Amino acid sequence: MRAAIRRSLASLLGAVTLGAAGLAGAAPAQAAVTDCPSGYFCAWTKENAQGTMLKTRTDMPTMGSYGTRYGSYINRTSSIACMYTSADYYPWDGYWSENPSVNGSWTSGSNTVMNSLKFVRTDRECSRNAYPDWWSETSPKAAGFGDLDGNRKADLLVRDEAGRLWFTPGDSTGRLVGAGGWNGMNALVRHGDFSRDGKEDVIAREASTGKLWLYPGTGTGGLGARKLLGSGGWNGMSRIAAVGDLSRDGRADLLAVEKSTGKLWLYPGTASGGLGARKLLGTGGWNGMNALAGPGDMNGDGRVDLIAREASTGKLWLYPGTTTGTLGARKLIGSGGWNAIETIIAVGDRSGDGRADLAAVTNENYVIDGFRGNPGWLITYNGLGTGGLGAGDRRDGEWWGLDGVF
Ligand SMILES: [Ca+2]
Ligand SMILES: [Ca+2]
Ligand SMILES: [Ca+2]
Repeated sequence: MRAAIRRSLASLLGAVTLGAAGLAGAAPAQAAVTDCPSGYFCAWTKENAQGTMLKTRTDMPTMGSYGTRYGSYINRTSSIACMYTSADYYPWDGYWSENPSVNGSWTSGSNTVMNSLKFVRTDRECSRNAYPDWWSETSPKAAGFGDLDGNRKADLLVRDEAGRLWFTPGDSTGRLVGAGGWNGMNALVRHGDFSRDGKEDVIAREASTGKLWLYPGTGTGGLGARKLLGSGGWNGMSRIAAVGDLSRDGRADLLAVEKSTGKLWLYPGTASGGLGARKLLGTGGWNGMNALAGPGDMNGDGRVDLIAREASTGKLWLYPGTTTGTLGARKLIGSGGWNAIETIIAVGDRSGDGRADLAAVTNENYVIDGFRGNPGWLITYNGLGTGGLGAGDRRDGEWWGLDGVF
């Protein structure tokens, strides 16, 4: 779907940028362009900011008396402007988007048709919801994770490119649960209940401070006031993963790989909802793993496990939790190709058979029909209950233009 619309977009862009060569750029002494006030989108019926000037900062389902042919435009709003060939923001005849102007940059070219205009926060909202379409079946039993609203349907949190957080409950809908600022976090994980109120929580690492924050789940998909979980130094960890109760004391734990040593550490959850003294789980080499996920109990022995992707081979490994709260001998569950995955998501039981599953979003390396370059596809994998995964099921390619799914 994305490829199709991108192609039509490209042809439109071609028309505009071809004529714009040498014209667009930092505003020279073009009095007409500077007629467009800050905070507005302006378009002119002719090239080089000549002709009638349209000036708006609100959506326009039709262009009304301004007509539909434009030769130049500038976006001086703080939003992304979506310009559509058809009226009513109908995207499938073609559209293109214009980011807020940087240093007075503007675009001029041969006449192009615009029948409607809309302002959005993220590029994908020109043609679809800010959040992706997530569907899950109701599980016969509560997984204990992957279910923020406690209805036994695996749900997801999605961060968009504007730093907002969306809750997708598993019925194709989505709801805003974080109004902004989430792009200040450089790690987001969820798996289980850290605050010990029976509701699943989120842990986030703040990029600017290296602090670790606990966002207690409200039990409805939203998150409550955050609490400090780690006062600093967490940027020294290359990866963190919430895995559930690995130490087997009834409390959810956190795993982290130390950048400088490649060691894998367990940070046990405490009775007060904090993290206790860390314990060494892996003596080295864990920097060779470029993704970790806490899938729950994948091999059906009642203990939570760990999934890790090996960077050098693209293999996926399962590290089973043991009776003593450590990790046992690893087992190969993905023989290769996992480097074409951008995000491995521990979803809990998505398929509704009571077994923990896995989901993934592809990156640029993903191949479809022999052709590389297919990011943004959702692939789901049914857990077999033995530790292994069923064949990947390619769902839809609308998971692009996001900034994380967990
Ligand atoms: Ca749910
Ligand atoms: Ca297990
Ligand atoms: Ca399942």
